[in-house]
Amino acid sequence: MTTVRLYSIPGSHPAAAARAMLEHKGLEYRRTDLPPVVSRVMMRPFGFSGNRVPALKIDGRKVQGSRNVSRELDVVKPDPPLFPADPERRAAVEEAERWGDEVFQQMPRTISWWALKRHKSDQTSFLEGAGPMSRFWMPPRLAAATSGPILAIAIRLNDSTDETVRQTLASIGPALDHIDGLIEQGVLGTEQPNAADFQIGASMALLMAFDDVRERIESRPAAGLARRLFPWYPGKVQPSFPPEWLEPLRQSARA
Ligand SMILES: N[C@@H](CCC(=O)N[C@@H](CS)C(=O)NCC(=O)O)C(=O)O
Repeated sequence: MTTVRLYSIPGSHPAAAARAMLEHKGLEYRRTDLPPVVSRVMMRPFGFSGNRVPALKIDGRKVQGSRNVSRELDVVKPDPPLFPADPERRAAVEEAERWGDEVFQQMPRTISWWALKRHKSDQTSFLEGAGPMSRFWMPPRLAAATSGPILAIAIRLNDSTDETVRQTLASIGPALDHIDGLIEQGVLGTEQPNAADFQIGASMALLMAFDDVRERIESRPAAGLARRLFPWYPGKVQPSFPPEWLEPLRQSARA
């Protein structure tokens, strides 16, 4: 029997994508939840060469990165497939997955740290069901209250400055237009979810944890991906962003 361990961070969207793909394949796994930022120095002692999650150990083999995970899972358990057999359709899914990873994935990450710094206690909503190591074995509220140093480093690592967050919020509308277009073309959102659905749906699910973002995007077809594939996604953060920063999002939702 295949033995799988997933290394994750609570609220991490690529790690949630890996989790959802494992569950979609019906593969049993155990999960190790790590604290954000500190996870970077923990991955090597756990035997990985890179410092990010998601990371998997499958029968002792190490796989890191959400796009490596999707490919590895199709080798380990080909059915149900995460990539279409038809070469043209596969290329479209691979391109959507690449865009989801290289372009879209950073958007929710950038805005998250900015909002969580302002509403530290809302971090507890991401800790529901997470392993105790991810909060340094502290009760969730204490972990959130003492998270200042982690937040400061995360903000620096992700360049979550006022200017970057404002620009990121402005770029979410066009990104959702792109996703809705992919749904219309049948690259995403078909009956059989593919690797790009999981990659992009996880980023949508994290975006929807932010109350003032969610209310502006929840009627978009893109939001349906998150609701369908990630009904368990944790996190709820109270309205955080200045209304004028959200204006482009409102305009794009109306367009
Ligand atoms: N594009 C990579 C990104 C992985 C990544 O950056 N993961 C984040 C969590 S969302 C991480 O490990 N962050 C460590 C930290 O700095 O806290 C993937 O999809 O695998």
